[in-house]
Amino acid sequence: MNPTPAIVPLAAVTIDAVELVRVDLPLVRPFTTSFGRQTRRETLLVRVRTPEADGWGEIVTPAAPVYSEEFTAGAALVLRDHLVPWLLAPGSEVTAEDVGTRLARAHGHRMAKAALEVAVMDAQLRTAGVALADHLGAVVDRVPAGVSVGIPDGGIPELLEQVAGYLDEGYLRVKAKVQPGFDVAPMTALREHVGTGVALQVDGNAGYHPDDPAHVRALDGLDELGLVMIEQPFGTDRIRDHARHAARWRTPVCLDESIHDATRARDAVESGAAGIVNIKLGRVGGLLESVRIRDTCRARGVPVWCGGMLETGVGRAANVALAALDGFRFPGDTSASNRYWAEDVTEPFVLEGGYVAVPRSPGIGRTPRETWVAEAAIERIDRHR
Ligand code: SMG
Ligand code: MG
Repeated sequence: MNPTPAIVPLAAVTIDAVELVRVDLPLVRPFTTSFGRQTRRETLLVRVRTPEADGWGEIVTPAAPVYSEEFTAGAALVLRDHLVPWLLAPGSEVTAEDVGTRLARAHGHRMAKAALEVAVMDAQLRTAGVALADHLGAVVDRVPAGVSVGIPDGGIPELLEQVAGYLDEGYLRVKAKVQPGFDVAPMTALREHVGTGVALQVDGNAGYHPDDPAHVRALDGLDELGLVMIEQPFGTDRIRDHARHAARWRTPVCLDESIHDATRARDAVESGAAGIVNIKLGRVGGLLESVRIRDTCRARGVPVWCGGMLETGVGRAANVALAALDGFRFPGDTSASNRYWAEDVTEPFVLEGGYVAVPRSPGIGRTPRETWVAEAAIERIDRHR
């Protein structure tokens, strides 16, 4: 295990204004999970304006509160009316660490808070001329990329075709979405189609009920398929149910939606509910909490990996830097830009031999194209208002 040096503090920045930039991008193909079908990404980027540099972050909310309580319009409102004024009010100088402290009295809204934290850290790093990956202590220059495959409109034949295409492109593992009624049969067909050599895992997105015998039978069936992990079969608060069933299954259970912070990660790991933890910096309130979750899991011998929320290049840049840290053990949902978008808002991330390069330019290492920003709707919250 590589010892990770403590994160060196960066100089504070003076925020003049915070801007919310609207993203509305069609996905190259629909993405269906147990909570619904998405055909586009409707979200917001946050730009923190400082005299030296602008910092960028992405709010990873979906348009509707279906993955967690958070959704894009709610995030815009809480940022405009509460979080940004709190961040700007107590004094002009802020660090990424201050973001969590100043916003701590707001319950939840972690995705909104995370975007602000990343944007402030990005402004600090650009001012200092340091890359995010270097700041966090990245141990690799490229990260292995997985791909997350939604429940296809065309059923099993389309699933097999999509997965074959992604494997041809070089993706190093396949995560397939499952839901009651679309699980054992399609995953058995997929396993037969790709063979035992392909790293295959499933994600239930909290769609299964631990007390429904048919649901449990289906999950028991998935347990027979040699999967790398079963991600979040049960609801967010069902830690004990995850532990109870994980004890019976040979396939490790990975928790996603359930893990809000390092304390929840500790409880999930120590109770046996999670043998693996999916870290999404938006879900947990930022990069600093992500690193604390990594630390919590690493100290208990539990591997983590970097999840995704269909990010543009802005959010992906931060994810890829995080995925490069020690303790991140599996290919992440860190696919290339073209898996999501005909044209990304930043310089795209590309797949090279199954890997994505970790950005090494100052800050998060990606900036939205000016031509795109000029056309995107912007709301500005100034310091002196
Ligand atoms: O970013 O490639 C991606 C998507 C990864 O499957 C993915 N995310 O539960 O892990 C998950 C889902 C949530 C997506 S909802 C926007
Ligand atoms: Mg998930």
